[in-house]
Amino acid sequence: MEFTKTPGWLDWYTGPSKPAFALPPGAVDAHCHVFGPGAQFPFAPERKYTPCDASKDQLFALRDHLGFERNVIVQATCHGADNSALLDALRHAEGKARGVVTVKRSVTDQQLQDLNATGVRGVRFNFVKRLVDFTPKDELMEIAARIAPLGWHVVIYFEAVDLPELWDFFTALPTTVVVDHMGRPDVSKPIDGPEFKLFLKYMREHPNVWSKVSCPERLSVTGPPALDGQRNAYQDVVPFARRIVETFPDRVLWGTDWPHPNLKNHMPDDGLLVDFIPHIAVTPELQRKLLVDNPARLYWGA
Ligand code: 0GY
Repeated sequence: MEFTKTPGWLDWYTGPSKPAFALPPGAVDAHCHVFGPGAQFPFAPERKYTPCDASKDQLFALRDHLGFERNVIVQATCHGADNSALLDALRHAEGKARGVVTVKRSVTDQQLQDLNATGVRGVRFNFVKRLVDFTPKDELMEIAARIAPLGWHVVIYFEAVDLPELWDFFTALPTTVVVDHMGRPDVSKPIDGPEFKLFLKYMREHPNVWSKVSCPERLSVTGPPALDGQRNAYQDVVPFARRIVETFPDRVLWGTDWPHPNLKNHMPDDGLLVDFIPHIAVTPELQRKLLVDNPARLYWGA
């Protein structure tokens, strides 16, 4: 099938720089996607956007170029609940990838077992209104209860302003819960303001809640540096991510978010994104927990 990319959306960056920051041995890119290729793995009819292709081989090449050892591939909404592209990537990753899928209530126990055997360790619930149609919470809670015995977790994606409304549901989830991109704080607001305080309270009061301290390029208002050789991009995001890393060092993950869906202003250089890490995890110990120990525990049971 032929697909036409949503107009105005940027393609992923083909010539990423080599990061100056040397990733520790065993580092995991714990948030990335594969898109199609559409001709082989068609995008879902209910999708809100059509991306450009981003294949498993391109993802694995990026992994090696940046110095990561493993990936966690997360189902993107453009593939709906058809996880074929992701599962194909897991099958060809030689044990170096785990997956987080999207499933419907109709998924059978046998299918869940098969997904587990292929390397899936979680399901994703998406509440970002521009990306998905509403799914009733009782359906999601039923899915969460069914995946809990497998030792899987739930990944949630939402905007900071929606946390109060989602609070009761989120705090009732029976599994480990991993929040994408710090719950998308508005970094132009004060770090000690009510919105981010509520997110910190969510993590503090619920030891089952983890956060990906990822996607500075989506959250930043100041943006990337000018092309002047500086490698200090996205500085306005630093205090937010650093606060989470230092307060909850054993419950944080990091990922590139390659191939960066839905970006219109600028496409990040993934090498530069890796160089963001030492700004938010400032000691070797924090870096090791963020990049190695925490993902190894959550996804490889190590
Ligand atoms: C991300 C962020 C986005 C998209 C998706 O599944 C998706 O389509 O997650 C976004 O547009 O903010 O984590 O990839």
